[in-house]
Amino acid sequence: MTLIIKKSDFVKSATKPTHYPEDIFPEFFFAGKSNSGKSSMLNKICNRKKLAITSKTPGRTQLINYFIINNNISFVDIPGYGYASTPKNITASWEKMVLNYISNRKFIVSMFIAVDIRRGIEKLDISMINLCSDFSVSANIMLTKSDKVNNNEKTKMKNKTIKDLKNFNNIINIQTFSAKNGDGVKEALDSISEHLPS
Ligand SMILES: Nc1nc2c(ncn2[C@@H]2O[C@H](COP(=O)(O)OP(=O)(O)OP(=O)(O)O)[C@@H](O)[C@H]2O)c(=O)[nH]1
Ligand SMILES: [Mg+2]
Repeated sequence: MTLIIKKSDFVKSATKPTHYPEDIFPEFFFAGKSNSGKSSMLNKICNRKKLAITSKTPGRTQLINYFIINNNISFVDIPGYGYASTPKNITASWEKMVLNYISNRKFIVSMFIAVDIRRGIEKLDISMINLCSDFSVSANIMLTKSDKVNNNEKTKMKNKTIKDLKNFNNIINIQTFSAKNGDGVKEALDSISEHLPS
């Protein structure tokens, strides 16, 4: 069944565990490389323009941002990884923050990992998927900005991604997505529904 999002609210931003909101709702995590389209994807799924802040400048989302959907689901937009000009010590604290976050939350049910369709899967995406695997969290690999490529390239990149991630096929689901034309929105909403308690 397709989830219908009637209400979406920004709750708060957090950097450390004492700032994390109460752990009571099933949680969906939005991860991916900087500038891969995480925040735009979250907005499109919620059918909102400016719920999560998007930007042309990579590294815009620096905090863990919480949203409550339909008063009973959490969406979490986290800072992107792999931004080339991020100093090493910030990258290390990012990894610590995310690992710490994931290991402390009880209700992360699924992860959306944004991967720019023109780039495909890279090393840091694999690290993120490994992390999902370690914590038994399923991952929706979203090949974002699909409006930027033609149908041939779309199919080609989807097949390449399936091949690149064949070792993870029990925990992942691969989808194309566009925040511009709505490609993949229904599939994303369906996937969220599947993970909710009935
Ligand atoms: N054409 C097109 N552009 C997109 C799409 N999704 C995102 N963008 C653009 O890509 C840029 C980055 O988008 P964001 O959603 O801010 O990316 P992010 O992954 O949240 O970035 P950080 O928070 O900085 O890591 C912006 O200029 C968006 O307008 C899409 O589906 N199609
Ligand atoms: Mg963002």
